Amino acid sequence: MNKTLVKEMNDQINRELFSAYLYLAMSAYFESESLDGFAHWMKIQASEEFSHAMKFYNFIGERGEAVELQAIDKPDSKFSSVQDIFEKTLTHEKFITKSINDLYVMAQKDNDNASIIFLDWFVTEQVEEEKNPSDILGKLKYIGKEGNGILMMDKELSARALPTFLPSGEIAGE
Ligand code: OFO
Repeated sequence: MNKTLVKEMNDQINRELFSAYLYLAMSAYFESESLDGFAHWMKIQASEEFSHAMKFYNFIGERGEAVELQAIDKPDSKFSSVQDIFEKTLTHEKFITKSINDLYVMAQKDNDNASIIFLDWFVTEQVEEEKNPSDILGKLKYIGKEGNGILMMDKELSARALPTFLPSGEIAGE
């Protein structure tokens, strides 16, 4: 594989693990605010990010390249509101989408079809990764800071199904 692409994929492991850290920090904030449904939703989001990192980890190894783990930055832990968190989530996911697109272009330039096919999954996934916080922000606009609405949404988000992630990064049963 192209060495720059391997390096960038290793960096992507770090970005995905940072995403998991960031969403765990957000989950902890929600717990401190007694919003257990939002906290549950963010914990699942964090697990998903770990599974994204594992997909890169496994792919790099399967291609006979070296995985190089790096230190994970400390995430922000100060948030001002539910809205603030989902705005930061959307901004972060847009950043991740850009990094996936950059990897895609690199793989295309190198005619690395195996990497292109691997990255296809992430290109599709990022559509959902941006849609989720964007949909929640859309609903929050109607609710504002109104307590009842936030509590109703908290109940709604508590129903997010808990997937079982396999070490491959895949979800059991899919
Ligand atoms: Fe891994 O997609 Fe979100 O960050």
